[in-house]
Amino acid sequence: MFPKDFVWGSATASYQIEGAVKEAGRGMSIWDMMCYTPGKIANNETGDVACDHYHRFEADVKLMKSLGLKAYRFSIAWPRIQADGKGEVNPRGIAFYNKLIDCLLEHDIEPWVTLYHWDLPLALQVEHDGWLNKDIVSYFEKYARICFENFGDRVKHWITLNEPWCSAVLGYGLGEHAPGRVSKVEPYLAAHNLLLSHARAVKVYKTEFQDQGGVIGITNNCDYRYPLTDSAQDREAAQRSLEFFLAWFADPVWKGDYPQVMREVLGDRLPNFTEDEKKELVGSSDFFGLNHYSSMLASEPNASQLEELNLAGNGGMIDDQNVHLSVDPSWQQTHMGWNIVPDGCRRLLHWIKERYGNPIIYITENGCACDEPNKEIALNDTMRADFYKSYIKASGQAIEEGVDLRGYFAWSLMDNFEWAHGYGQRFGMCHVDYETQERTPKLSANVYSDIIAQNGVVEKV
Ligand code: GBH
Repeated sequence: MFPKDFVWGSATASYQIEGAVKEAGRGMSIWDMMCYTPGKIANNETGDVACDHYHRFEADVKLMKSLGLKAYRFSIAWPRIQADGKGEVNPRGIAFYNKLIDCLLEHDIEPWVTLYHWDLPLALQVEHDGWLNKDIVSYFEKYARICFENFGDRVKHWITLNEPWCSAVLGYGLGEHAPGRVSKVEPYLAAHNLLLSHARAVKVYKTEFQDQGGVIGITNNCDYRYPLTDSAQDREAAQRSLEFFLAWFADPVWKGDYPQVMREVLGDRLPNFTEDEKKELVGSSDFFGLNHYSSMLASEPNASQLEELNLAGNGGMIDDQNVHLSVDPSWQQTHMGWNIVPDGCRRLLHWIKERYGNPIIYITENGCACDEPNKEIALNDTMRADFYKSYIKASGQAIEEGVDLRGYFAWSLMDNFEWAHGYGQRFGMCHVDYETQERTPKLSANVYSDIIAQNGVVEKV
């Protein structure tokens, strides 16, 4: 069912686990700023200490080894490499990631490295408007080059950006993520510069570091949308919703431009690519990185639903699409309120296969938060164990049906700082006691470990 060399891994991100935010020359990021702004994060929690992974990475790698992980996806904190995002290289930042990478390789765990998982150097936001300013493209290019130069002899799998949809929509549209801006225009601008930055980093890798022999791509997030009914209108609504969600970022990379429907609806709010930029974008991903968590029902809004959309004050990101979203009452939900629908994962994989010509796909994140008020309950996380089993089973079915899926990374190795939700939402397969920093594998970690050992054979769901 799963190919022999299928990549089984888990994923984390720098700001969510590292802590040590003021150590070894690290500069401030937009997420430090967000967390220090009262009222932005649940309980005003911060990533100041998080899982203290910066000091505990060796034990964490041993933990990964004990679970049998073949690969580990982590991100590099840009402000550790360049404190202000554009100046001097910080040798102590380089040293930290060198040690982490070497430790992984010593344990036969393949490093999958994300260059940007949301911790933008604060100076780039304050002095240059962050992702809103095209200057970011050349800053990101330089940062990426530093990473390839220093780590590319050992890192063979690169991901430029994690979920640019979140950076653009949650960061510049809805104000839920750093830098906390609310706008109907800025998300499209930020997305544009994120895409151009991705393409530029890939160009650098392909032209200057080809002899390193690695691959590079982008990771997008998408949750599936089922049509509420079989009517043509609802089917179009579901399709439109997926295009505004995933094709917004994937079409430029696979086809060279934004989806037509976005052009029609957004007019001038959607920036244009020059012919040269289109050329740089097309084919700029060796694989299709997908983060997937959930599904919803989509339908053509009726008059009162339309009014609701317009009144929602949601930065215009959802009313632009003119889609009403709802939930099937039979669906079980996670602690985040996200629906558990493994078949949606299978369908989304097919949607990607059809639209983008059967690309190599990696699921670079999939997982769930459970209600875990204490350690005892956390360790018996049957819901998460079932979640992994059912999504892995659905992924295996997609492979049998012809989808070229080559790997799966569970989010996350351990409980960590869940952005605006702080520490209240636990996604880990290992429990973290934030008082003692002790890690304990939950039931789901053992289940995942067994699945890996049997290369994807899921016992029973
Ligand atoms: C990821 O983002 C992040 O990469 C990671 O850092 C984070 O910790 C992890 O997920 C968990 O949150 O009901 O169908 O509308 C997740 C992006 C976008 C996924 C919104 C769920 C809503 C589900 N999320 N989506 S739906």
